[in-house]
Amino acid sequence: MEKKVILSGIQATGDLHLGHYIGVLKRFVEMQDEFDCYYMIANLHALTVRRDPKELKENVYKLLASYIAAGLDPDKSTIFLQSQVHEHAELGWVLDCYTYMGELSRMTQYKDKSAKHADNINAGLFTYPSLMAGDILLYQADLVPTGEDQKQHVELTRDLAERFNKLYGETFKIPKPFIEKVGARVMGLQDPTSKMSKSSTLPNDTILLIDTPEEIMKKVKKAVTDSDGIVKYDEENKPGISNLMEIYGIITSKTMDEIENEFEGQGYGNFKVAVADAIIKELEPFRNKYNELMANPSYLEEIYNKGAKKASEVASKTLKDVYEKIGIIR
Ligand code: AQP
Repeated sequence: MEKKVILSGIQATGDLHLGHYIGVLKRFVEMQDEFDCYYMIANLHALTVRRDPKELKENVYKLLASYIAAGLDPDKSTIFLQSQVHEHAELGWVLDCYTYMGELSRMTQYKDKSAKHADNINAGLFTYPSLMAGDILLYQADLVPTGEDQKQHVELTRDLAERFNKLYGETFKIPKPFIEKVGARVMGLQDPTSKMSKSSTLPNDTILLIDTPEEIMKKVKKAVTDSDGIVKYDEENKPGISNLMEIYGIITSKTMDEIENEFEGQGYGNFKVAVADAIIKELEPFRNKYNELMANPSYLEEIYNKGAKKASEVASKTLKDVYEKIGIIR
């Protein structure tokens, strides 16, 4: 039986954090054996916010090193750079022409990001979901593993694929979002009502995967909780503790009930140290491997060049079919 196809990616916009690791990276690794996986380094998407060109290039290496350090195997998965497969930009443009302004203006991420970057609400920020739809549809993906915040974009992708198929006949497979119940939205440590994010301006809000053990311990100890001193899962009334419980639960494979029993009657001090220790232990091999890989850029280049070749073979077939159907001569 043919393996199902997975496509996902992360924007090349800086150091990854625990939200990326728990929300998607760990899952990417788990899926490698069972699925035909395409994991993209989304550097074209990164342009929606003004970036330093040198940093944008460096971020590609950082992200690729993070993929490999987390356990992605370039011999099992196709790991590639979005900008090296020109079909992404081309299909993105085609899909722009099949996406309605009303659909794009309903996207929560667009609303959030345009509020955050009020001085640069560019057209790319608005049409980002059409480019993302192209990323997914080029590979005829069955499943798209993402965090909760990307669900709306995958749903739009489904609508676009259905719309296109209806107009021109079967062209795209209709993908499904693949979102875990726990860990799909890791929250900030200082503001547990907002997702942990690279661009958080609150100090100690975000745990980076390359943070030292001391930094991780400090950040977790400072995490905002509440004053009732009971380790109990209650997202609505105890968002800080519930977030730490989810993080701890995913890393140690313990259920929320088990964690409640483990820390019953102990207050938050012991619990926070246990959470920090678990994160430190989980990330130690990652950090060592990451540093090793970052010292070997030519190995990383080899990986992305090989990935681009494989990705292009699939992407070019889909785009050829699309162009033929809509009457574009190449
Ligand atoms: N906090 C999170 N919890 C769970 N999943 C998360 N993801 C991101 N943050 C969390 C998931 O990671 C994938 C890649 O996301 P991206 O490339 O779109 O990065 P992002 O969401 O832009 O990351 P940030 O940190 O939120 O960046 P800024 O601050 O620049 O907006 C996606 O599947 C996402 O769901």
